[in-house]
Amino acid sequence: MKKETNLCLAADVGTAAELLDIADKVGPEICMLKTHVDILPDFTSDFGSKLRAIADKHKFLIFEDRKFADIGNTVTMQYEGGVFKILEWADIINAHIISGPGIVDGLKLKGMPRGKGLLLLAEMSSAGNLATGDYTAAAVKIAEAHSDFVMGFISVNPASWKCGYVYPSMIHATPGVQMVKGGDALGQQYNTPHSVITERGSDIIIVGRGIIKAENPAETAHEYRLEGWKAYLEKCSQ
Ligand code: 5IU
Repeated sequence: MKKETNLCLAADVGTAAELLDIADKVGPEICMLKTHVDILPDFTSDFGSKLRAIADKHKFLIFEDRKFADIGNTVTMQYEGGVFKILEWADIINAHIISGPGIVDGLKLKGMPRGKGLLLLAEMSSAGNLATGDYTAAAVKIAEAHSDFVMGFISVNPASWKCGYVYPSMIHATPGVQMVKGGDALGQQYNTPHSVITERGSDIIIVGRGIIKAENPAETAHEYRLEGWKAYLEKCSQ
């Protein structure tokens, strides 16, 4: 095994310059780096190639957390076009299923020929969100029908799903992770790496402020990496 990590960094920093800097520093610890490209005031058209070079150097995937939500035809244009040209540089994107399976068809049309992957939002980490029960089950159904392009889910507690957890070929990536259970002032809810991986049955921990607000993000990322990987090995041996 080349890189023993199931840590994804949610790089919600203030500028593209900071993002590229933290990507290079934390890169050795992560399997994936999650971006919100529309929060970067200094975004320029070479952002994608610069981030790609860092991703290739440290061997991690780039996940743009765009949360596409429109009809199939519109998302093809949002994925490929505009200022950000996400299709050019992101390995992985995600989508809501609120608009129905046509959104997956649209994204697949552009992404599949280029070897990209899609995560469906089956659950969310924020308090009071509506992605529960039948909605989660519908996400699983759509994923099954498009398993050539859908690589997995954003999930919070896949171990509790009646059906979803029995599809081991799908990756579960979970946001809302910090070393201590808790939340923020705006509805975010945190669980620990150990709980997310072993009890809740996820594969990848997505950590933002737990790392980027730390005094030494690289060191802190290393700690999350160890916690996440230890829990992953524990889950695999269960
Ligand atoms: N994120 C969530 N919850 C979700 C989804 C995405 O927190 O259900 I879908 C994103 C938002 C942010 C990151 O970019 O994951 C979590 O950041 P913090 O670890 O700083 O809360």
